[in-house]
Amino acid sequence: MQTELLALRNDLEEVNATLEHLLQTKELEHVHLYEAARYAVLGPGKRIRPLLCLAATQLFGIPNSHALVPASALELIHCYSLIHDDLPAMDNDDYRRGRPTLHKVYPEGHAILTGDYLLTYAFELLSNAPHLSAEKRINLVRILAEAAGGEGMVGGQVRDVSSEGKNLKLNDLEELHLRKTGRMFQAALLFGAVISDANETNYQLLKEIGEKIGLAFQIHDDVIDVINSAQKHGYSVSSDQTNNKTTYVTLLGLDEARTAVDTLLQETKTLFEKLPANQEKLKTILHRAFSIK
Ligand code: GRG
Repeated sequence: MQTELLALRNDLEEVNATLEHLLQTKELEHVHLYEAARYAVLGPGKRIRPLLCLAATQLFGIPNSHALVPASALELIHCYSLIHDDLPAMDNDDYRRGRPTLHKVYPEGHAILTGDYLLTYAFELLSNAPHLSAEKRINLVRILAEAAGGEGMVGGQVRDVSSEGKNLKLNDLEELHLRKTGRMFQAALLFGAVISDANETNYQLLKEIGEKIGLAFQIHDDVIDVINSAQKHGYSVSSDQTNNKTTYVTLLGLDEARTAVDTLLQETKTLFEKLPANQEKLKTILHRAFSIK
């Protein structure tokens, strides 16, 4: 575990260095676009999606240099989604990653455009990703577009926004979160499969694992939301409850929601055993992503 932790730290440093390199400020009249992008992306994010992409690529013995740009593209999409999710028209959040949200630092219109820039730039990067054939690049573009678009994250967000005040059933909630959160996790692992030329069996395996991790991550987030608010206020009313949202905790209760996370993680670990190589790195990422914050 100790060795894996060190190796993970090395991956994290490489991801952060790549993001830093890709987001250099351009001394143009609209320099504040690049400054805002740096503020939003280079803050203290956990980089779970890029780390999953690198770990999946490493399963097949492919060096990080082949995966760092695609992994960064995943992070740019994730950061754009956080910027837009925090806006007054959506969650209206004042803080993100322990600092004021982008629209609190820059005018709201500028924050929207910074999200648009990151979204567009992610695809530009994939179209030129180093060490990869044209076929692999186009596959990455397709996977990311599907994961982030109408059938993926944006579609999930639309379902989320339109579900406020409604009582969702467990199935609907699961469908919503598989799109909003799950597809991007799945894309991270599928990136690893494409970059590494994985066979169909391993591709499908990583797809299934990604979906389970994404869903577990969302349920865990609902659980943490309730636990943190209980610690802060002395009683367990989360912001989701205040916003009248159906969550896994409102549907299942806290204990059963936690059990659902554990079950999904256990299923994920069972699937890991079928992967072609040492999966310790993936386990370490999960361990860190799911430790109670
Ligand atoms: C606005 C198009 C659009 C989509 C928004 C924000 C979003 C879609 C999806 C994320 C959904 C979400 C808030 C899930 C809860 C899980 C969560 C806490 C996400 C934040 O991701 P982390 O924990 O954040 O990976 P860091 O800051 O570490 O990158």
